[in-house]
Order: sequence, then structure tokens, then C-alpha cells
Amino acid sequence: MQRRKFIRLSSLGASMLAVNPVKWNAAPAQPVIVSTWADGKHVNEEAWKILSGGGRALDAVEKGARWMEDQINCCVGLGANPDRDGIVTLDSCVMDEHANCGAVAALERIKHPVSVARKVMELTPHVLLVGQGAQQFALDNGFKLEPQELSPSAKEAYEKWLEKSEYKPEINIENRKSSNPPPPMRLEDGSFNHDTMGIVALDASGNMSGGVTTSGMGFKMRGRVGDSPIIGAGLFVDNEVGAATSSGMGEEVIRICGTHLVVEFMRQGYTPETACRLAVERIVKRDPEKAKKLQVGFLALDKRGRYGAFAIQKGFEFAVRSGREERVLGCKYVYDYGVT
Ligand code: SD4
Repeated sequence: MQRRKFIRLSSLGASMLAVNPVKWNAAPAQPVIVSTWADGKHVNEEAWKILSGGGRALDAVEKGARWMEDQINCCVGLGANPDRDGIVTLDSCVMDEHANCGAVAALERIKHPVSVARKVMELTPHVLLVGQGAQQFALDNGFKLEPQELSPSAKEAYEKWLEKSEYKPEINIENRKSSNPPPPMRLEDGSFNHDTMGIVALDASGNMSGGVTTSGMGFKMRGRVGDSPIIGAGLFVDNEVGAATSSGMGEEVIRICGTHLVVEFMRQGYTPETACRLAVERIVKRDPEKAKKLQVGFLALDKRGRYGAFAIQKGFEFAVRSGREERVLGCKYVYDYGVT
């Protein structure tokens, strides 16, 4: 579909649809978990051990994220690509069914940022700790300081990057190679098949939680923080309505408070997929030429257990696990690698 036509149609669609705020008093759904990218299936598998036993969504999300952070040759966690100065910095957040939330950003040498984020939520009056303060907090709470070194594959990728030192985030670097069989997920050219894991879940009690863990964009400026640890950008959970997470160019997600927007669209009665589409269109409409060159994908789950995703570019994937299904799905998009 031509871009102008697409935008015209979608804005017409948005204004013509009767929007009836949903009354969310449906009976608790069966547990469901959705996670970004194809590797979300491994994350879901871990998390399912908790969800299938009637456990809490927050525990399931944390368990899944920790699994991802344990993959040393991966895009998330300490084995991931460093920033321009050669240092791996990690961002993470969690949000639970009571709107409690915690996050860390620019955290160095700590293996499980998602668990530090949870401790920020549970033990402090704050939402976000960054840098040295976040690291000190982690150490004070029993986390171990890991060596300051790059994984062999990150070292190789960084050395290669230094040859040109160009900051060029690539569209869908996340899934240029399937991770089946399972990780390691480093591609032949040293890049990753994603660098963020976003997870949202609904548990058997009908409660929702979410979590995100990332090394951020590879070779980012030192000190740069993306959307992933920002509540309302990389993750938002409203236990009355639903939850959403994002992946891709974090700056664009922050500019529209992306996941908060997705949840608000669901509150208005839109399905998860439509809510994600409307948020994507917010980005695209403002600057279609810019949007052609970047990827953002939103993934949402509502209180009834319905899920959906939408992305700027072709290629965004997510994994779903419930009592009924276990699969990796693609989603609709605006551009096919920059082409309408
Ligand atoms: C960021 N949103 O740091 C992250 C990157 C990402 O898959 O999602 N990569 O901006």
C-alpha cells in the first residue's frame, strides 16, 4: 500500500471508529506470555515453568529475562555488544500488577540487571537507578561484580566496528538469522539477532507484569539510554487493561511514550494489534522519511489474554506461549525495509 494512502486510511480509521472504553471485568484468563523476537520462545519456555504452576507473572517474567541474560554469546547481558568506548552497559525494568516498577540503566558488570531492577522496585522508594549508583545498589544487595571484559564475540564485533566507527543501527539486525537451534545468537558478521528482550505476561490469577532487559543499541554513545528501562516507553503494565513492550530504535519510542500509548489505546477498546498499529503510526506520520530507515516494534497483551504486535518495518517477530499454543509469529508492518 502506498504510504500516503496508508496514512490516510489509518487516520480515517482511527477517527471513524466508535471508541468505547472497555469494561475490564472479564473472568481471569488462562496464563499467557509473549516475548519479543524469535528467541522469546526460549524465554517463554523458562517463564512457563512458573506460569503453568499458577505462579505470579512477575516471577515468570524475571525468570525468563534471567535466562536471556545468562546467554553469554548473546545480545542481552554481559556478553553483548559494548558502547563506543568498549564498555557493556545494561538497561532493564520491571512493572507489576500494582503499578510498582523498578529500573536500572547504564549498569556495568552485573549479570542480572532484571533482578536489580526488581530490587529497586521492592527495596527503594525510587523507580530508576543509573550508572555507578545502580551498581553500588546491586553490590549492596548481594549481586557479584563480574570482570570488566568483553565476551570473545563482542570483542571481535567491537574491533570490527572500530575500523569504521560508524553508528548505524540496522533495521532488524535482531532477526537476520533464526535462533533455531537455540542460542548463541551472534551472527557471522559479529552482530546480533536482537539486543532487547521485552516480556509481558498474564498469570492464572488474572494479574499482569512485564520486564525488559537489554544492552541497548550496540556501539551507542557512552551514557546513552534507550527506551528499554523507561516505564511508559519500553514497558507499561496496567493491570486493569493490559501490558505492552517495545523493541527497536529507543529514541523514537521515548518520543511518543510508546508502550503507555499502546496500553491507553487498549483502554479505549482497541485490540492489542490495533493499539500497536496506532502507536507505530504516531511515529511514522511525524516523519515518514525518517521512519523508513528505522525499526520499532510494539508487542501487547490485554487482560483477556489477547495479544498482537505491529512494526514499522517488516521482520519484527514475537513468541507466544499459553496452555493452547507455543509459537513464533511475525506481524504486520508499514514498510518492507523502507519500501511501502
Ligand atoms: C534501545 N530499544 O536501546 C533498544 C534496542 C532494541 O532490539 O530494542 N534492540 O533503544
